[in-house]
Amino acid sequence: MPVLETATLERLPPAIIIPAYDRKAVRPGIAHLSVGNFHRAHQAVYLDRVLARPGQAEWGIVGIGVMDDPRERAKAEALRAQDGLYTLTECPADAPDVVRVVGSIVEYVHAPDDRMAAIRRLADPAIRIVSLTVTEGGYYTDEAGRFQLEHPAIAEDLARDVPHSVFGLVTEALRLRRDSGAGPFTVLTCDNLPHNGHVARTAFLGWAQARDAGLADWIAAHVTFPCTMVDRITPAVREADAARLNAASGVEDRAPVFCEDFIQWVVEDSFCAGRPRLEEVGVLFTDDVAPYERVKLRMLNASHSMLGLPGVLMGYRIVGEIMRDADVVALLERYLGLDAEPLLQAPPGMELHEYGALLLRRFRNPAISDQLLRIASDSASKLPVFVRDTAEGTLARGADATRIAFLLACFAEYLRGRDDGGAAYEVVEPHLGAEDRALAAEADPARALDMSVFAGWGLGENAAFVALFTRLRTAIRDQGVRATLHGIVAG
Ligand code: CS2
Repeated sequence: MPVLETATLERLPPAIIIPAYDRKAVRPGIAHLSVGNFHRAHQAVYLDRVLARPGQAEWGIVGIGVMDDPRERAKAEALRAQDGLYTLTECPADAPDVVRVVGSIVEYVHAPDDRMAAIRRLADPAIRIVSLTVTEGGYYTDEAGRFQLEHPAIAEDLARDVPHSVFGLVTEALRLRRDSGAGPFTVLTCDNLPHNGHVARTAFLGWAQARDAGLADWIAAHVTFPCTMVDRITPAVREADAARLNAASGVEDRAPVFCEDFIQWVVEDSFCAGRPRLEEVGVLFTDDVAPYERVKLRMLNASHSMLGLPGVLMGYRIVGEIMRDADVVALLERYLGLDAEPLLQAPPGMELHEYGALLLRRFRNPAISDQLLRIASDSASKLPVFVRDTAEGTLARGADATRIAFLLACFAEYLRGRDDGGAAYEVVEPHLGAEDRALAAEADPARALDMSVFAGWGLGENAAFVALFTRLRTAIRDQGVRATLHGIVAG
């Protein structure tokens, strides 16, 4: 099997699509912070398409690893050894998989090796966009939307000469650019958050303000933070997946990725230092991303939580499998149609019911084995983003909150780390504090509603909701999720 690198590109099996442009001519104009699988299946693919268009060679990507952890370092080494190349396997539901080599990442920097060098890299005037995927919990804003300066991770970072956080790297790079006259870059967040550009602006300015108020003013005046809606289901790649993907492609790739064939990117057109012609390769530019974000977060991502948390407890591990469970599908259809949709307005060109039906088809796709544990992970950060608005809206309009109470009860039970059949699984909740964990573990089921995850939702003050939550959580403890769910959808 050929290993993947520039020298072997022309010798790969003929079915594999390779970059249709001269990579030697490509220069980085975008730096992406925190290069996860999603970035490599989504933004990097759009840029790969852009680079194949005339006159766009200045929009390559320099990937920047931020986390000081061995897996990140291994990824950096793998991508460097492969000249930034990797295979992406796109899996349509009813056609053969398509394997392409993505060529848009032309350089890779692992910031923990030399953070000052990473800052200088961002300060290069050729870099005109700094994009990032740091997860829902990575912006350190509280339930009221304020940046958490007092958070230990932030306070510690602010005190460092050379900061470690994305906020620090970007702020210090902007300082160099202001001083050298290189000017600002756009900060482009690609995380699943409503008003993600505003959240990013609050976080970056919050950090900069505490570091250097004059610099913060300059950033506020010159840097733009467009809002974006990003969408492509990208499972985690475990060792067995990597082996399977390489066996199928016939390429020895140390960092393969796989995903569904659906892809969408809606972006606010507010770039302070220019941008690639992404509108020519399927990106939708608009003045108002909010309606798209709302629909995607409250329908797709919330449905995912609705599958992940009950699903793991029921003993399911794969999305395609749980979609064969009639009770689960009924739950999802009702959540979408009765809970989420009535509170949403369709953005131009979109029909909510159709969007919901498409989601079910995407989830059913048997060709990608997306993991319920991936979806359930970090629910403490995700639920406030995906479900809070629907929960508040449902209570405000006095509608049936059963499905929401069931989901939140499943979250509290999921934290016990053992499914209804007794099988243990790993609870990955990097943003959940010890106090919250203790509340979820108390004998009184309703105490879980006091977790900081639900702060500001108004759940504990609503007696009817507390009673509903208590009843469902007790049922889950007594009879298990399957029987409780059956009671909900049959009732
Ligand atoms: C998922 C998302 O992490 C999650 O909970 O809902 O990663 C989802 O797969 C993507 O947002 C799809 O675009």
